[in-house]
Amino acid sequence: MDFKKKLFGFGAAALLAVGLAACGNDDKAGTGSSSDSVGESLDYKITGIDPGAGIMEATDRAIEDYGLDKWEVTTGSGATMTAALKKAYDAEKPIIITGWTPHWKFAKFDLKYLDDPKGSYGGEEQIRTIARTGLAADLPEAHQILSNFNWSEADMGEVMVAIQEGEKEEVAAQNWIDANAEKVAEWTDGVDKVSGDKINLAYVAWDSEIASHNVMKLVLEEVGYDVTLTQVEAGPLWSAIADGSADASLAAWLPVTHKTYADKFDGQFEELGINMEGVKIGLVVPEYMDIDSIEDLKE
Ligand code: PBE
Repeated sequence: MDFKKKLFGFGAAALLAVGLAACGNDDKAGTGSSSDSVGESLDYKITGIDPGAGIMEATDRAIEDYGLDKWEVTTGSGATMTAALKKAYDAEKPIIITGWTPHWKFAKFDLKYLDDPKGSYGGEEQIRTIARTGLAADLPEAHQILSNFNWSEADMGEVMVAIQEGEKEEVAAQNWIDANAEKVAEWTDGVDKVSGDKINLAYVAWDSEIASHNVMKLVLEEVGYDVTLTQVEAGPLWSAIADGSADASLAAWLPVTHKTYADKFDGQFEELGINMEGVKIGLVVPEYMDIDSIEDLKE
């Protein structure tokens, strides 16, 4: 392009650019008209999140499975990932993120999952609730509520989007509870009130988990618990449940994403059930990028 610009002069180059854009083939933003340009324009970097997240392990697996030798995944957090996504998206630049559903990013941006024909990311799974092994005996009412807890992607989405739009976490959670009293009543149905028993819920600062744990905190407070939310990384979360220093978490993505943790702590935690069906992780890109499959990242 640079060479052509010099050759044709500005006017011709501008016309050519318009023509290419009209063909949907304009790669000035490096949106990837070939796999080569995607890799080069991104310096072979996939935008990752916190190193303990299961999706980071799955991405290492994908790099291996698809032979993406040149590629690496950067580390950061859920927040740095969404900031990078917004910046790239606003400039219509290429970006590949480690993404998951449910997440508000799909409501705010036009995004797509890259196909994963080798199944490195495992397909649809569930979010499950886990607890320390002694919870049923020590805090039976909380154990019951946590076991009953389940909601939909749309429910979680309402809380997540409200928080993303600037609402305080507790306020977004309370508003959802107020608007969904019947659903909440199912979780607390037949459960006796308690008076100030302490309970500690562990979570990671992923937007999906910020939403669920803030809702559960208010639900447990409503029946009389003194609730602490402890924000940790994924590894410390699983070991805290296993050693009993945290009581429960709503953040176990299984059977694939957190398999390594579930295997490592096998027998040292209790599974209280599924709190959401049909969740998913994978590599996510803006719709405007020309690639559709992880295989397209191969050289
Ligand atoms: N996530 C969100 C987590 C589970 C929930 C997909 C970032 C992970 O990869 O471990």
